Amino acid sequence: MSYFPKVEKVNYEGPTSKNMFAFRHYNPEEIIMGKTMKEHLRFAVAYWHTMTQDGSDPFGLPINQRDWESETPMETARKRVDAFFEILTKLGVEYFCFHDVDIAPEGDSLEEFFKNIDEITDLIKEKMDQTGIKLLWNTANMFSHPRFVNGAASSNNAEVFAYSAAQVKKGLDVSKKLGGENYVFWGGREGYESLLNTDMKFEQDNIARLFKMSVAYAETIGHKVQFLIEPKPKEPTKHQYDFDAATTMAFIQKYGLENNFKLNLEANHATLAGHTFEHELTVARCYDALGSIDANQGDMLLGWDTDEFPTNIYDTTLAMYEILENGGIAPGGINFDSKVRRSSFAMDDLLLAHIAGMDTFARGLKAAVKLKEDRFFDGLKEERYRSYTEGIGEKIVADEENLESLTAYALKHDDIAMTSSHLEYVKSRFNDYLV
Ligand code: XUL
Ligand code: CO
Repeated sequence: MSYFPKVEKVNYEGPTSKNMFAFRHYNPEEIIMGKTMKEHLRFAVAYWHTMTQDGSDPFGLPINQRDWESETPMETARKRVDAFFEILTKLGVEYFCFHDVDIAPEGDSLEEFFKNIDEITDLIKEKMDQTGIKLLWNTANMFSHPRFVNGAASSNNAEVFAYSAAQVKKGLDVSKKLGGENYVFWGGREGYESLLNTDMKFEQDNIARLFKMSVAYAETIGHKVQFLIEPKPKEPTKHQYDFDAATTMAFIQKYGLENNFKLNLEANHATLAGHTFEHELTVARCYDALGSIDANQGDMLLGWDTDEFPTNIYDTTLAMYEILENGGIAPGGINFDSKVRRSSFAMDDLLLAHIAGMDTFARGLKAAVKLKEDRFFDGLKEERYRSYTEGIGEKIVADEENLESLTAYALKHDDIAMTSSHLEYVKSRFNDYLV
């Protein structure tokens, strides 16, 4: 049985194609800078937005038409596996990501939950073996159930810490079973509502404890996996501990986790933190910690996490430029942590939305490659920092100067020549690469 009978396979048909179910820019096998586009982009589909969203919002009932909804939660879960792999295969996407609760119902006990996970991951493994599709990352949902009202590892209730540890252990067992390349911690409700009753240091120490236990367990089972932390400034808590890339790096370094942890950066989380996405990617690169990305976009007129499919070429170009500068994103990837709008409730919209996102990233990649080949940013920066390649600047960066020697120098050279950045001209030239 097919869930998307109208579409055999989404193929590249070029920019003039009028076929809704075709790529106009993403040409998976096209070689760019020595790699195929699909190797550059390493796209992944997110189980949660694609398979489990019902389209409801605080004002509206479920709306999404999903042909896999069945009599029992387990029957729905089984059908979702078929439909999910049909989507991945038809799109030609080679990776996927999921939370434990996305794939299997929790049932009435933790034991039942684990049993359900075992059954569904057997089905997923079969599909992976048949198709060659791989697991980019999985994670544990430790924020939806009422027990996590005050967080998971940061909860005031030690029973909740223990429960969370069990979920992470299972997540790592599943990661090993399915050959997961990364394992993600997004800090769900690891944050606070009020400092009046919160011991921030104690809660952060406990989060680090869970992370260290996880590294130790992955070693115990001989599973080499890249751990990733996904920063977000707010939602669901007022203040999330992993606020942004810089805050999360301070945490990683404070607790000595840098050998095992990198960052999974999400575009909409960046803008919620008051940053651009490229700011977050650049911060991660400064720490050699750019692990993977969650592709989506927010709405600048709304102050919350709308998780829209990325359609802004300006942003994907700058993101892809950072990824090229990083020497690629592997073993991470570009995971569409994106959901269709409420008005896009049809089954086919799941394909159309991913096609839009993939084409937008493909255009970003092509523009970024041209920027790199032209040395657009390199040239600008070389010119801008030229004073450090000669004279006193060269000595400063060679660490040959001190406050006394520089004071002596400044007293003799206090008539400083100023140069304009011509920033509007720079932005206008940058626009030439987008079209
Ligand atoms: C929430 C979010 C999560 C993580 C995985 O904003 O981005 O879906 O990506 O838990
Ligand atoms: Co995310």
